[in-house]
Amino acid sequence: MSLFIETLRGKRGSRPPIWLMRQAGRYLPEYRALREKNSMLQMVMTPELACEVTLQPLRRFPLDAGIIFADILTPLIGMGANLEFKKGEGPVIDNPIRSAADVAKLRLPSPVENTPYTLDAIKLVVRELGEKTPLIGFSGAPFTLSCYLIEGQSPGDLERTKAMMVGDTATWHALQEKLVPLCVEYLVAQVEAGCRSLQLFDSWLGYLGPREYERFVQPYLTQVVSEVRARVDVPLVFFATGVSGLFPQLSKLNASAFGVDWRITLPQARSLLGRDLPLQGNLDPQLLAGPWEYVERCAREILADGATLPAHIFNLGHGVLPHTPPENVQRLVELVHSVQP
Ligand code: 1CP
Repeated sequence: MSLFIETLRGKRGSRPPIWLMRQAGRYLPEYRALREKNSMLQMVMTPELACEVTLQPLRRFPLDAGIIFADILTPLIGMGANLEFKKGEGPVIDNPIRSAADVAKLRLPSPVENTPYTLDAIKLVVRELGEKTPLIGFSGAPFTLSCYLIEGQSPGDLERTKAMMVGDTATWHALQEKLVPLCVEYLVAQVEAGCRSLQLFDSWLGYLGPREYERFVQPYLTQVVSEVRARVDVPLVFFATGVSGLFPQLSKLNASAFGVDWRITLPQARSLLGRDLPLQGNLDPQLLAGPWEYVERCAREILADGATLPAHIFNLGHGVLPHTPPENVQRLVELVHSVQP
């Protein structure tokens, strides 16, 4: 078994494994070169291109896992969302979900009908990587997907999302009930295509307080995690940002590990969770883009924090930023690899 998978299963290896969220992307010149000739959606929807982009960071750096190149929003296209990635604006959906009728219209195609391109890309990547480097599959969680579907763009302060949640609660619940099977089937299909671990992204969850989380999100998130874990025997990492106030609730999820952002230390996250689980994180991506001397200092502090945990997967607290020097990523991976037990 690989170091990454063993660590996710709670077994501390000779050193922490390392991969980076958004390890494929605009900070790499070879990504930008492909992106000049193709739209983001063309890159995701062409299995050979998605495979190539997934492999780009793995060719440069000896990372301990790959993550399939796709986006949390692409499965929404087959449901009926007109998704586009606009230059400078990020994702835009020009037919957002605002009413019960909009929710009723959402389709629920199987993953093979909905995202055949991602499942084919996974098969291509797994063939290239062989046994040594495991591939991570992923999905957005129902709450974060709802934010994009309802707001129709980067969610901002979640004005319309919260308005629907508390003002048109029946529509909110109907939407969650459609998104749960979408997420479950999509994650299971990625494992069947060859992924050996999963990550569930709930990037916008930190905008909710614990009571709204319990009332409007927890039942559905619990269902996604439990159903996936019952159906496939691979580790699942739950990732969100700004959720220290929700850790006591989140710790009830049957996740294998939790991703931690940079706003708290790993030992603080452990104590808020109140459970001994592997933790993944948590270098501030903005600092990774800065002077190496400070990156090294942070990385050593995080490694020391990680050494106090039952198991630690080194990662950032959020995704790699476009202005990150690739040399910093190179040196970071080398530093983590040089850790002595
Ligand atoms: O080239 C470009 O212009 C596209 C930039 C880009 C990339 C490289 C987007 C648009 N998505 C991706 C790929 C991606 N997205 C991956 C696979 C690549 C890898 O990790 O190596 C993954 C796992 C995601 C996940 C994702 N997309 C999340 C969850 C993680 C997170 O960052 O919080 C979210 C929220 C998205 C939405 C999205 N897609 C793209 C952007 C710029 C955004 C964020 C927009 C916003 O701030 O609301």
